[in-house]
Amino acid sequence: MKRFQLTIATALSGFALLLTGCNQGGGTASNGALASSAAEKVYVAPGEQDEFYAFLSGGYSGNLTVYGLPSGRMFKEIPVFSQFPTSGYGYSEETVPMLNTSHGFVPWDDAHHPDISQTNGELDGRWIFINGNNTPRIARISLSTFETEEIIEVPNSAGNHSSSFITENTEYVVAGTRFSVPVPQRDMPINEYKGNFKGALTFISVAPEHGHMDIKFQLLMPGFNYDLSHPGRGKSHGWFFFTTYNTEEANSLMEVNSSQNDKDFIAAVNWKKIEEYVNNGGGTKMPANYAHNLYDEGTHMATSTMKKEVLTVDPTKVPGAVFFLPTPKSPHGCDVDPSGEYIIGNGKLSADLTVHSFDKMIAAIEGQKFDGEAYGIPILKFEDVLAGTVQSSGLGPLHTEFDGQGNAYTTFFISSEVVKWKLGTWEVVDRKPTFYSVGHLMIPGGNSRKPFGKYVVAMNKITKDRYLPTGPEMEHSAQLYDISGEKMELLYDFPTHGEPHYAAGCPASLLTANSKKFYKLAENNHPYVTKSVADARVERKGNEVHIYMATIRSHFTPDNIEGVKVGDKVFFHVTNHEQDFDVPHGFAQLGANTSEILIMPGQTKTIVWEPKQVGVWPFYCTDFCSALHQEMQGYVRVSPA
Ligand code: CUK
Ligand code: CUA
Repeated sequence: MKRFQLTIATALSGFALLLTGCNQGGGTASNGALASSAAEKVYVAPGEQDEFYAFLSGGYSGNLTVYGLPSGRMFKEIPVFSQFPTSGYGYSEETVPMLNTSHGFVPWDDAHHPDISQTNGELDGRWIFINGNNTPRIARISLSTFETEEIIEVPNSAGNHSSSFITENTEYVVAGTRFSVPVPQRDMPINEYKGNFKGALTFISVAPEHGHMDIKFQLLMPGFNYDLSHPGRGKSHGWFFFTTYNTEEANSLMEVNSSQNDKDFIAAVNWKKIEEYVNNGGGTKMPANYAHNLYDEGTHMATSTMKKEVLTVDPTKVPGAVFFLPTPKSPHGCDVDPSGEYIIGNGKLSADLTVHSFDKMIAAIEGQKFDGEAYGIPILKFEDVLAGTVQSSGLGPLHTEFDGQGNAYTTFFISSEVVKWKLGTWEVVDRKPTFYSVGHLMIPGGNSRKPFGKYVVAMNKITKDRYLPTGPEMEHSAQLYDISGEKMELLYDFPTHGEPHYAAGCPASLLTANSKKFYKLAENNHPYVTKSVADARVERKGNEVHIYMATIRSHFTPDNIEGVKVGDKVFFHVTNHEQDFDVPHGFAQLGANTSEILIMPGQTKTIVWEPKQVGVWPFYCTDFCSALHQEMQGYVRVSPA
């Protein structure tokens, strides 16, 4: 994405400006009548609630943000692949293991694609998954607690980009490698890439009871770049589709090298067939180091386990499992319509969209009509699988979503617009400019068999003049369109955090009933819990000092701590004894070089302090919790070693 953005965006930035100039009244809410009708549609009166949740990826912030639609109000930022001082995630002893990897503690990542769990192809609101690109990882977040519960590292992968999309019963969350790499990793000349590097497509099983992830198998594909993916659904359930680029296998992607081929491929993977193959003992176990980090709601603690082995599958050993569909001009997005029949490859270097037919693909496979092979994988004939072409006359198509009423909506990055077109007839029925240079778009449920086609959110890469200036760096900008009518109507702009690449949305009613209110103190199994205020105490073990601290409005117990020495390692294990919804306490210690912690009712959290200076050092509650919040304080006396 980056390379493309830099080269083409700069060359064509004039194009976007041109659009701004000629679109006054073309949907901007800047003129009177339009503004007031749009305002009514996004207005959520004080005390009222939004109709939809939207979960926007935070890109290079490593987080996931939660918004309401249509208001565009942000409700929460969920830390996933990052340290987050607001709650102490990634700082507290309980959560530090979440960010463990085979490369050590990696408290950052580039989070791209959230996807909500499904049952029978419909959103079920249990979990949301998101990928970390840079140090390849997949996270699972509970949609009851809105906390990150699990992170699994993906070995043999790099630039974990065609991730994290799920199959229609959440059997698997699937990850694809953007960069092919030596498998296993080894010291070798980079220019021996071609024919030697591999592209791992990883199928991670999700346990239906609790969502725990486990790598079932890795398909070791030819060394292309695997860009995006989508599961089949309905009739194509059991298949998964991945766009590729650089099928030339150039090790340096100067435009000249990697765009020689007129067509790259969509890889069609029959995962059911491969699942059967591995269930019957197929595949090769290969040494691989990767971390599996799991948060336990009972103990309120995460543990990190280093795994040592992964099951790999050579696609040529499973006949009928993998095929290549030629697709023009470096396709980026790979989207499957709600019926499962149409597979759309957004060729980012072309103006047209290629739509493949699942039925035609199956017929061609059954008729053994192949057009050669690549590394033993059959290539289907373009004409045999083509359902149609959308002649959009836009530039730089990236991503497509669906409204469930037979329409598709595609973003065009270069011509900066959303184009609405009809599935089956391929005719363009509407187009609206975006401000500016849209990447992904999202319709709640748009990635399932049952979209809720009332709104589309466009996530724009460039903000320019949409908000009051904040210096050279602006937040990205999202735009909300009403799509309930024949023509799209731009309703609203709202800023986003980090760089959203994709979002997932669902009706609010799907989540509100199961949203957790508080953790029961009686069920708190943290090893350092203080079950009653009378239990609060200080214990020394060698140079470790464990403070079992209880907190309830408006005291810390204990609040005067003596006997600590320079060179000690002091653990504050703070348990919040409140059992009222929404009454957190915070805790911060002067001199501790970590963050504060925010402890929710019923929870225990721990921070560590290694005092370096003699003195009497205060601590206090960081979250305004009652009229006596300022009275929530205490001292630690630190004596010479
Ligand atoms: S990518 Cu960012 S605009 Cu990671 Cu989904 Cu296409
Ligand atoms: Cu407890 Cu402020």
